[in-house]
Amino acid sequence: MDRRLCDVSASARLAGPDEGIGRDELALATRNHGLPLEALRYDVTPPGLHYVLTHYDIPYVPGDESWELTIGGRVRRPMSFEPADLRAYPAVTLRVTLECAGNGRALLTPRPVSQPWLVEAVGTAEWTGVPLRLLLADAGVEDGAVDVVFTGADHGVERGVEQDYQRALPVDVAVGEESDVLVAYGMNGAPLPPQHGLPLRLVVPGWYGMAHVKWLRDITVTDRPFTGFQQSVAYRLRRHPEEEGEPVTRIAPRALLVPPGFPDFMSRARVVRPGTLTLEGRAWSGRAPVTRVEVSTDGGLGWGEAEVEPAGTHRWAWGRWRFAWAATPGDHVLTARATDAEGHTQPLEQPWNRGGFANNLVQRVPVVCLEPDD
Ligand SMILES: Nc1nc2c(c(=O)[nH]1)N[C@H]1C(S)=C(S)[C@@H](COP(=O)(O)O)O[C@H]1N2
Ligand SMILES: [Mo]
Repeated sequence: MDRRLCDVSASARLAGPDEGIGRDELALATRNHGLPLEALRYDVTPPGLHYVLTHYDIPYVPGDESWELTIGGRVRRPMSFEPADLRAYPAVTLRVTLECAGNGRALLTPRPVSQPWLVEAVGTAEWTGVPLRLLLADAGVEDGAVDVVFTGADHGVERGVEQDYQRALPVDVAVGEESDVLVAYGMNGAPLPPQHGLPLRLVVPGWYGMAHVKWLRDITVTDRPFTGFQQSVAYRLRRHPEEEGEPVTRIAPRALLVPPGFPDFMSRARVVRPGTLTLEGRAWSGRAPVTRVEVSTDGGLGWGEAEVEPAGTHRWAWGRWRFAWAATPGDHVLTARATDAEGHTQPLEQPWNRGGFANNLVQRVPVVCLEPDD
């Protein structure tokens, strides 16, 4: 499947010291959009406001009658489904916060040249589908299975390699007792929109976006580790191009603020009036529930405890937090930091790697507080 069109570098390019966002990054930024941060107010992101990231083209799927999902490789009974066949299985709906592994990338120094996310590559949806472990139980996974490889219908070239979009999960993540992985056909009670994977996609709760293969057309069980481009070349944490690197897997904790007050059109800087404001936001982690959010209103010198809404039944979705702030006239920098039940937290200095992956540097929100009579 992989075809090399030229030499492949293990890493993307880094921007030069004073290099601005280029046309190539702008072209990606106009196709792939983020969550407008004011939409953090919704528990479930309204249609069209969820972030979108697509490496190649969105496949044209006028109707799903001609779609076929195949299951093969190291299984006793290879299978093939039309999307409608999946409705014979019990339907499961899960509320899941999805975040791109490259979220925050454009804030890094030096900047990895790719989709230039600030911090808005996130969204929460209710995904409906069939638990993957039920499909694979029917297919009968053979002993010695190592990985499960998922192939999308989209096709392109990346750093010289022609490929279908493909990612794998270790077999225990795909079919383990605890596995919540879904083959989803619905989003927020409706069929998947084209940009989110119509007619079928994988949903891997707690994992960064790259694992959630859209336009899913094949599932293959393998007896050796999958080494496709998106597994072995991309989506690895490397500081130097020659390193093998660690794979990108689960979502690191992050807190974001609902932007307070109102924005300046060009700079997007926030403007508030003096007095007590309730700052609010969302926090999530794909490793363990968020147990603590701290807020700083002086750029990280002093911290206070935010009130964190208990995780409740939606284990894989973001939670809400609140913090009272007595705003005084002048310039301020607001910051929030999430910590999860396993003690993972957010760094105050950038955690840099060449892809800008899984970087959960705290958000900094500059705010101008007006004089009382302004
Ligand atoms: N087939 C396919 N699946 C894909 C991708 C893709 O380019 N092709 N992009 C991945 C990445 S990097 C992310 S972050 C998520 C984004 O999902 P969304 O667009 O539904 O928010 O889809 C993942 N699944
Ligand atoms: Mo992504």
